[in-house]
Amino acid sequence: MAATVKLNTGAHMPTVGLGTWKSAPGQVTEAVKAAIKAGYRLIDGAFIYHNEAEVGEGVQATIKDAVVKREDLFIVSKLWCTFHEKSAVRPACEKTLSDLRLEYVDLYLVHWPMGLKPGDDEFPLDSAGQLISGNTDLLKTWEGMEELVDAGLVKAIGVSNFNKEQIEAILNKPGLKYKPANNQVECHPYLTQEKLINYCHSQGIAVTAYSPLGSPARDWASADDPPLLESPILKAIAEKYKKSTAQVLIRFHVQRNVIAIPKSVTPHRIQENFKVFDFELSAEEMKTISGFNRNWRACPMEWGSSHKDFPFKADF
Ligand code: NAP
Ligand code: SBI
Repeated sequence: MAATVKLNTGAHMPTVGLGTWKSAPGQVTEAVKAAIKAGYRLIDGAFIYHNEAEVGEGVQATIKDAVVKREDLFIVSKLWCTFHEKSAVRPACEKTLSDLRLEYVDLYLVHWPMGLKPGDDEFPLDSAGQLISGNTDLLKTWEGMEELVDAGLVKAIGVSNFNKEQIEAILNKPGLKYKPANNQVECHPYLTQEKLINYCHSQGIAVTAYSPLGSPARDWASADDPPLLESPILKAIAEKYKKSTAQVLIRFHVQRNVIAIPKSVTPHRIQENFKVFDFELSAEEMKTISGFNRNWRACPMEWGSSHKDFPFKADF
């Protein structure tokens, strides 16, 4: 099974990468170094993770030590929602590049379709606990993203947490210059995203699965949530291949031509999560795992549910 997916830009994106949300600044440099030494070439980050300088430190150290060349890495970052105004897109990207100490990122994503009130508050909330919208139009934000490609600051642009209708709006934009190369969405056996993946692939848009292990460390986890890593069926499949449940969860995406970005700051887990290219789940096992779907989200972003561009009310 391919270790890369070809994007509509012609670039090759690795199918397994390292996630960095909630990776503590004091731990993420070593995590990035361990990942690259273990063979990872894709690192997924974002401005909102507040650790891009430390991610950059890990990237720079491995380049300096000649473990990899810059051109062999695939670095992803994301535009936060308070920077959706067209004029704010380039400064936001430049801040990320300066923190990472890079001249370009390989992929820059609109993190959420919801534009928020610009300002220092990254999660501006009203008295009802709902996110306060900005006055932006996604198609204008997209024009700002396209300018980053032309300026050479990013190799490819894409979206994250966009539903079909929101992707269609971009694809149908008059004067569209660059199609999104990637849609990064939550995906795992409890949220298999079959329709959205089929739609994206039909449009030449690659899909990245975030929270591939079910995001067990999320702050808002409740005791009733289904613990994906504890599933006895997944455990049994893992035992058959002498693999871990996490490896089965990651392999599930690779076999669907979906990119997976498990997060870890634990060296042995970082190594384990990359060892998914030496076994193959049977068609029946893939079907069994797909059958777990219950449209359950680890990251429902409920604070955004009254925003005009909240993505999760649509079927897909
Ligand atoms: P995840 O990757 O599903 O799970 C990460 C958690 O699993 C961490 O607590 C990690 O612990 C643990 N873990 C990692 N490998 C393991 C293994 N082999 N066995 C047991 N536990 C293991 O969760 P996520 O961070 O939500 O998602 C992954 C990445 O997707 C993020 O880091 C971020 O880059 C991206 N993401 C993007 C969005 C978006 O809106 N675009 C939203 C959410 C996530 P340790 O670190 O302690 O080892
Ligand atoms: C944050 F920095 C804070 C909250 C939060 O909740 C939703 C999921 C998310 C996100 O938007 N991207 C992530 O990787 N995690 C997040 C990030």
